[in-house]
Formats: sequence, C-alpha cells, structure tokens
Amino acid sequence: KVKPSDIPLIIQSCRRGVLGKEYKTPLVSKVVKKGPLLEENFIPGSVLRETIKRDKDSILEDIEKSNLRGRGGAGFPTGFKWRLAKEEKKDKKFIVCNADEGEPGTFKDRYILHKNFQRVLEGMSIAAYVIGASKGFIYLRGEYTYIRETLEKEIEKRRRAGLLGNETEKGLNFDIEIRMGAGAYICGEETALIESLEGKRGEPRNKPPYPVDTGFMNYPTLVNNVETFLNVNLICEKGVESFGQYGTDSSKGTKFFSISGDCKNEGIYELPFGVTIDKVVALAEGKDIKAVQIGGAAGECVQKNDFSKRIAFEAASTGGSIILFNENRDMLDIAENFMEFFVEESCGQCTPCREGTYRILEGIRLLKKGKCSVTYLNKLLELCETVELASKCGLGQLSTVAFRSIVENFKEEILGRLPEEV
Ligand code: L3W
Ligand code: SF4
Repeated sequence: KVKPSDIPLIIQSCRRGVLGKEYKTPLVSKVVKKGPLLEENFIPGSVLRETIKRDKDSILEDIEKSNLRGRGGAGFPTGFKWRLAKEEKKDKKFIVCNADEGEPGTFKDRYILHKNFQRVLEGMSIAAYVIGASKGFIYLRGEYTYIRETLEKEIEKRRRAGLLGNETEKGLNFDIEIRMGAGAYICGEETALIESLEGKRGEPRNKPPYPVDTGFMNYPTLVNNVETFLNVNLICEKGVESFGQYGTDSSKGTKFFSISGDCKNEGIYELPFGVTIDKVVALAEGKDIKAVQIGGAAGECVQKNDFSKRIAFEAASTGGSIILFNENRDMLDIAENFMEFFVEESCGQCTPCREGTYRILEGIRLLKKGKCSVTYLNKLLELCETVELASKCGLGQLSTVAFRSIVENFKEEILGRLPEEV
C-alpha cells in the first residue's frame, strides 16, 4: 500500500511537458516559500465546531467582506456565489470541490490535498452549513487516483469524529464522496464536471443557467476550487482582517503558485497576490529568463520588459501555473506545444474550438518552417478572435491567448521567421 508520505511529489499536472516533447518531472517535495498557510498544524473540527455555533448569515457576510475570489482561475467572488446558492429554495443542494487540476504547469492543489486536506474538508462543511447542502463531492483528477485511498481514510476519520455523515455536529447533516475524473482536461470546466458526475460524457453546458441554481441533477450546486475551500477555512479561523492583510485591493489574500521551468527552485510557493513577476523569477532563481507564462496553456506569455507586472486577478492572472522560459527557448515551440494541448483536449462540441485550434496549430507549424506569409499570419490572428468570441466555454475562449501573446510580445523573434511576401 502506498502512502502519500512515501510518494515524492512529482509534477504530473500536464499530460505533455511544456519544455519539449519529453515529460519534465521536477521534484517539488521542497516547498520553497512558506506563507501563512503552508505546513501549519491543524486539528480537524476545531474551526468547524466554532463556526457552526454562529449564524449562517454572519458567516456568509464574513466570506463576502473578505473579498475572497475563486482560486481555480476565473476569480469569481466566492461570497456572492454562496449567496446565490443560499437563496435558492430547493429541497436538495450540493457542494462540489473541483480537484480536477489539469492546467499545464499547475500542481498546487495536489500539494494542498497532501498537506491541508482536513482544512479543505472543513471549508466544504462550512459551505454546506451556510447554503444548506447535505451532500458534497470531491471531483478528483484521474491522474491523482494514487491519493484517493488516503483521502478516503481522512474522510472516514471525520465521520467517526462526528464531523461528517448523518450524525454530524448539531445543525449540520453533510457527507462527502470522492468521484474520479478520467483524464479529460475539459472536466475542470464546472458544467462538464457536473455532466461527468451525472455519469455522462464530460461536455460543457450552456451558461446561464449557472450551477448555483441548476447544477448536479438540476439542483443548486456550489462548485469551488480546492484552494478556495482552504481559504474559507482560514478566514473562519483567523478572521477577515487577518486574511485581508495580504494581497491587493482587488485580489485579497495569498495564492498558491506552482512554479516550474527553467529555474533552480521549482516548487510550491504561497505568496501574497500582487507579487511581481520579477520577484517570482528571483525567488525561483531563474537564469536568463526571457519569458514567463502566467496561467498555463490558457495564459499570457509575458516578456522580460514587463516583468514588473503584478500577479493578481486585475493584472497578470493565474489559477496557479507559472512557467519560466530562458533565452534558449524557441517561442514557437512553446506556442505549438500549448496549441497541441488544446487540439487534444477540445471536447469537439463546437466548431470554432474544434476546427479553429487545429487550423491555428497548422499555422504555427508553417511559421516554424518559415512558410507562413504576413498575410496568412494576419488571417491566423483573425481566426484567433473568432475562436475567442464564438467558442462555448473557457477552453476555446482562452485557447488562443498564449499564441497571440507570443506573436505580440515576441514580435522580432516571430517576424524574423516570416518569408518575403510574394
Ligand atoms: C452565478 C452568474 N454564477 C459566473 C460563476 C460560474 C463559475 C465562476 C466563474 O472558468 C477560467 C479559465 C479556465 N451567476 C455567474 C456565476 N458565475 N457568472 O463564476 O465563471 P466564469 O464563466 O467567469 O469562468 P469559468 O468558465 O468557470 C474560466 C478555468 O477557469 N477553468 C477552470 C478550471 C478549474 C479547475 C479546478 O478548479 N480544479 O480545473 C476551466 O475552464 O482556465 O481561466 O463558477 O458558475 N451570473
Ligand atoms: Fe468543447 Fe471547445 Fe466548445 Fe468548450 S469551446 S464546448 S471545449 S468544443
């Protein structure tokens, strides 16, 4: 039997390595930068027991006042989402913890599940208490199957302690079940995730309606990321002010980042929102870094002159992935790698995403061979706009961001690859 403590924390987050065809698996057992949350001792139930003595509205007000924003990538206000779910008048409601971490370069939830799982469970229970849910799911990434058994044991411990299940503490009747993903990136999109939970093919639904009113089996469903539930627990334990002392006005608190690429100190960092890219490069000991990818395959590739940019929802935004690239990297290799990822992971439901990503990938390959004219490059950029505007879900809408930012921010490198116009 394998215990998590026996397993070196190895990056398994992207199906393809972003630094070449070979999978790169840096060790992240070394936590490089400790913030207020990392490796803190926690007694299961200590926060939940105190919190459910309080009135539901006052807990919700605290979550709203904290300005906590969703840590999965989109940054939607957590308190507002909870309020919408709470106001629904249905006899059943559900909580879902989105642990389908699949963004290339993101492995921070895996760390949290290893080290802070009881806090995450506690955050889910608090959410259930506030909105009135009796059942919760953890949708665990298929590649993380190896930690399932340990997580189940932690859940069972809580049942025995009266923190979960029918005999739960006064005022709360809530249990949690783990459901496994099967390796599809699209199931991180909340409505595809819900379809998958219902036993169907994981394809995004049209939004609205949003899961807060029409989610799992058409009941109100609150979907939050692993780290968001962790933060809920922290806010309830330490208070809104303590949480708010970190971060910027629009992005409060700290954030878990998974930093990888061309640097000495790959690993998990808990840093306050608002930290500059420069500072991240210095902490990670990146050498001759010319580009930093913020937000994985769906994020912007920032060039050196802009490393003073801050990392926050209102500036350079990421769900956790930060990848450093040095001077030896070909930016078109990077663009190609990310676009291959989207071609492979598109669920195929809508044409702009299914066909558009494929055509853009062809274009990137022409660029690499020096066979893409300026006119065709402009057509590709127009196609990017179409894909962004006409795709149904975040996967398609954001699939072009990396490529466009590479063309824009690394113009000289790209223009040098264009043939003479005929
Ligand atoms: C009620 C409204 N709810 C928005 C909710 C919505 C969702 C959240 C964000 O993700 C990013 C992108 C991907 N009434 C609402 C409302 N909501 N308006 O707010 O919604 P949205 O549409 O801004 O973004 P999104 O499509 O959920 C886009 C990344 O998130 N992504 C997420 C993956 C997350 C994981 C994970 O947590 N493990 O995999 C997937 O597409 O990259 O950056 O809850 O319902 N009027
Ligand atoms: Fe599927 Fe792409 Fe359309 Fe999303 S945008 S529904 S991933 S085809």
